[in-house]
Amino acid sequence: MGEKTYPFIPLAYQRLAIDEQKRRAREFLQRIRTRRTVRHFSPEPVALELIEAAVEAASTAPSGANQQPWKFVLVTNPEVKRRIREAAEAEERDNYERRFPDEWLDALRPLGTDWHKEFLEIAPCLIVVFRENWGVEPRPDGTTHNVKHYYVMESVGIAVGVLLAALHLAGLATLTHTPSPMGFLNEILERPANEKPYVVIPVGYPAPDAQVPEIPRKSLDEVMPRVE
Ligand code: IYR
Repeated sequence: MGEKTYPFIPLAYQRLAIDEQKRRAREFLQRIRTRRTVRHFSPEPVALELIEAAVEAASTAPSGANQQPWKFVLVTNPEVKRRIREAAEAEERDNYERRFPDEWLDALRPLGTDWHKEFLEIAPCLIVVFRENWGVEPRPDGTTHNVKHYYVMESVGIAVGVLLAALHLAGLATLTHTPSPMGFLNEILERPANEKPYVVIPVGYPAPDAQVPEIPRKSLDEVMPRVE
């Protein structure tokens, strides 16, 4: 991507009748309300087309200077999933048994999480999201140069939000998993130094006996103070 300005074209926009706007707003709310973070997956495979459509949807997200500073690495290879599980469990075991301060353990206790991460092997696919802190662009002479990226965290966060919504609407279960530290993902997935792991998203169908904690959600009044 160079520095030339893009041509400007008319916005493709269809104004909807207000009733139709309200119907769509309600419909999306009803559907997205049922999204839950799932930790118990079925090994049943997922149609690749569902993942591809959701990742393509995610990559329409707005980003700083339209730099699209993301990679969504799709892992379905059982041996690679096994290696990711082993490395994640080694880090998480250290976290839960030594590194997490009591305050953090207290915050996690209601969710019942621990260092066991079998979902990394059981889920049929993992989407490992990387953020690109800088881009590597080719020069005409065959060399490359680095291009600074802007608002990387914000951009990738928005894209992951779209991804989770898209996967949910396609009838799939997801988990936003953040093993820490995540450097092992660069090694196992052979990603270059300009890419940093952002989140691991196991995707699949929930196990038939999957359970989730009955967590509350803040009310609209709590999350939307109004200045009128
Ligand atoms: N990454 C760890 C710990 C963890 C941290 C938070 I904050 C959570 O909301 C859930 C888990 C793990 O995956 O267990």
